[in-house]
Amino acid sequence: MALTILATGDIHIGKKSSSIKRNAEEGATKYTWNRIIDYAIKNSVDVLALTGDIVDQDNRYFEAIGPLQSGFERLKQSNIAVYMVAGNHDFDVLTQLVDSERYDNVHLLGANGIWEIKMFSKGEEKIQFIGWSFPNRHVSEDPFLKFEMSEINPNITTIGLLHGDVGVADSKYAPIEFNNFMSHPVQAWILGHIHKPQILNNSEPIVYYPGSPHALSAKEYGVHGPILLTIQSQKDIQIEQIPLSPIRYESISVDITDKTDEASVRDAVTSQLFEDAQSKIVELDRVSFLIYDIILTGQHSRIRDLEIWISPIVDDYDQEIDSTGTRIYVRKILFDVQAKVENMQELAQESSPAGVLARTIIALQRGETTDFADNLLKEWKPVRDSIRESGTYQPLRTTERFELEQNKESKQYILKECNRILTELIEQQN
Ligand SMILES: [Mn+2]
Repeated sequence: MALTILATGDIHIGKKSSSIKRNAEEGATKYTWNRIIDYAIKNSVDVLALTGDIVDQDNRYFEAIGPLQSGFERLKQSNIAVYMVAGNHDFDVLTQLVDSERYDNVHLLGANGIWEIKMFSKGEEKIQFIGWSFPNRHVSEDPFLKFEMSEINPNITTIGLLHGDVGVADSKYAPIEFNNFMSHPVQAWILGHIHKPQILNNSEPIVYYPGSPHALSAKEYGVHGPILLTIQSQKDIQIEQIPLSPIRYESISVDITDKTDEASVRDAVTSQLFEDAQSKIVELDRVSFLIYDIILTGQHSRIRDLEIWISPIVDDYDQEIDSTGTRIYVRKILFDVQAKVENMQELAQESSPAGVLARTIIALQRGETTDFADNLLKEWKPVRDSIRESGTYQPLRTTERFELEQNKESKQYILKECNRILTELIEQQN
């Protein structure tokens, strides 16, 4: 008989998904926690494995204690064991919330940053869980430097649970060098910290970030949910993702070249939205809110009007897909639209304001720059820095790479504005 493990991490109980307009219960991550418990019980899994950041922060104690304890209680009634490690968000609170006397089915591994092994058995079958928990909010050392696990029985299936940042050597959240996964008798490493699901290694050993089971922000696009491991033997472990997130984020590009009036722009956007949602319909069973970013592309001669025509979609659009219970919203419109100008090269020779804009557009598109763009960037930098130092953006990031990213972002913004203003100038002249 196979053993089954439902595995997930980064639930962040206490948090809500961004950009949910209605105050819907599905927006809160505890909703998905309850779904995970329901799924585990209904499908009689043997173990629920949790890879840290189950609770958003230690100040979420009161918010987390109810859902967590009732979940543990229900799992106990159904004879389902829980094995887990703590992450950087719940290094403190998870140990407080796990009352081992009340829930003898719940096991925290590797408290205080000391690797630990625990055996799960069901009849004749056994699994070893090994794991390491965050001892503090920040850990700048690879947890494998302190790995000592002489007790691993190489003849028993071994599952590793770990929270950390694979391949990011200067991370403050447990930097892990990938090769470390290869040198131990472990068949599957299930990881936490990264919210986007990622398979780092397919087999021998499996190395897998299940990602957050509940999509929290637009960066976490695509299907989200826990993973189900079916263990036939040490050599035969199947993994499948179970889409349980009630929220899904997506983005689409819509080319608005030739859509010259309001009606045709609206129609292009709404019909493509609906088409894209339709194409995903088999994956939307448990999705209540499908939230889009729309990127407008192409060339247009009235970019300012375009913005006026399409912006209300963010507040007003609320469409159900064919009475499936899934609603489509739009979170944001992004403009990647070029000014439609017949004689851009000629215009760029002029000394007029339109000429300056045309020259700057051509230069920025080529990855070059002009005095006009450079002066804007120069004036911009102190404003940007003061915003960053105002405390909203903590912790401060001042690395060179970050500066470069910021510069690139600023240039993209200047390019976008030059395109918009150029079409306005030309419109006025006509
Ligand atoms: Mn984390």
